[in-house]
Amino acid sequence: MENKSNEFIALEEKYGAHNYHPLPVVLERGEGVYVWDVDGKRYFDFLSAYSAVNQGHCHPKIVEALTEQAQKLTLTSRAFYNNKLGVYEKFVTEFFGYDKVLPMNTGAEAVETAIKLCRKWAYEKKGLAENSAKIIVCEQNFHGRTTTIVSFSVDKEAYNHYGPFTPGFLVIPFNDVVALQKVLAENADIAGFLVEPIQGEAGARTPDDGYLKACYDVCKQHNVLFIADEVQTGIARTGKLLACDYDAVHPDILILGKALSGGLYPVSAVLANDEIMHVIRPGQHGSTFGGNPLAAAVGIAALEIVKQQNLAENAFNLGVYFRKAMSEICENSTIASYVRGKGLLNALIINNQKEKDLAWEICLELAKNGLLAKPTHTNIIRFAPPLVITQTQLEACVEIIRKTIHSFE
Ligand code: IF1
Repeated sequence: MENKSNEFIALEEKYGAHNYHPLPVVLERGEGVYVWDVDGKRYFDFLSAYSAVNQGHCHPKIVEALTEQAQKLTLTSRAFYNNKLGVYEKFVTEFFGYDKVLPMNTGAEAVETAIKLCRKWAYEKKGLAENSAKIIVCEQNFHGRTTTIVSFSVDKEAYNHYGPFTPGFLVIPFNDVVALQKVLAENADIAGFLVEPIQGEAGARTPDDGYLKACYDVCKQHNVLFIADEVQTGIARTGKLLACDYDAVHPDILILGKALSGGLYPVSAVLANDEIMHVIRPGQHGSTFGGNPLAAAVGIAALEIVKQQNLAENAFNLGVYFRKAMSEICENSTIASYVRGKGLLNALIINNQKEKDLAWEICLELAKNGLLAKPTHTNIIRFAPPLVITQTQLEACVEIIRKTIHSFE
């Protein structure tokens, strides 16, 4: 069969902005843990659209919810009520244990919403002077790509030539509660601490056990909001419903996205209790698509699957097996250094001293061998399959990874 991929790649090259450098694979179908390219080749998807497809590609129950609602009512704006939003809001707030939810669409929109909510709470409840509120973030953070969010990025590729930047953010090292204590002791105008429980884009950087709890406690001592960005780590990805669950931390503000819809529709959410959420009153925040009936129907279906198919338990157990298997590969490799992560959010660190683009070359070879993964930060390969993967499928993937790594030794 002729290679049809090149035609589609040429179209994107000619007519699309060049804001990505994709692997040369053109996909046309997805089902469960598999995707197929236009030439009919099947792959294991080990990226899951950056953990948006935890429930597996085109999950039939979410497809059914989407198509059924799509034939009734998709969008009314929030100028009117609809018969799906309240039902979803009750479902999702009870699912995660909060009084209220503010529904948005993308992860970055939810992060921006959380920043506005935190600042408004600081002025109206904590009593900070107008425009003085600071939010603490961590080095190597990734929270999205709006101009305010890249204002507190430390990755030059993310912020360069996008100034002037939004003020009001302080950057501290990740996994360092002493650094947080110091900033809180030295600054009275702190409104919140925004953190990824595991830093995804940084390559599944996993903090010490107890780090999140220690940060939460320090925030409480200083009347500062603990804001967890679980856009990538949430929805069972790390082996618990939320990565914060490992430390039994209940964030003051919880940010969700990606797999909140199983990858079938942009659905994000900000959850908080009334004393925080009530600072936003009618006309003070919103979006055209936020909380639309289609998103509500998809969100309920996507979350029901998380419980019905025990995705967190599966991710936890298979994650233990996967990291053990990866560690064995590293023990017998000069190029695979070590693996880190929790549940099925893992990353393999590659020793690319001999060849800078080694991780990219490995991913190209993995694709040839039927597994899709992509590097982050040149020498880290992120491995994050859909959480519906079985032990047998994962064993097959480990063999593909083992064979591929070995071919570079
Ligand atoms: C890209 C990264 C991952 C996120 C966290 C908020 C957002 C994201 C923790 C914003 C989004 C995506 C964005 C996508 C690639 C991917 C990514 F490599 F960029 F950093 F996953 F690690 N908080 N992450 O991970 O959500 O607005 O995208 O819905 O920009 O290339 P979004």
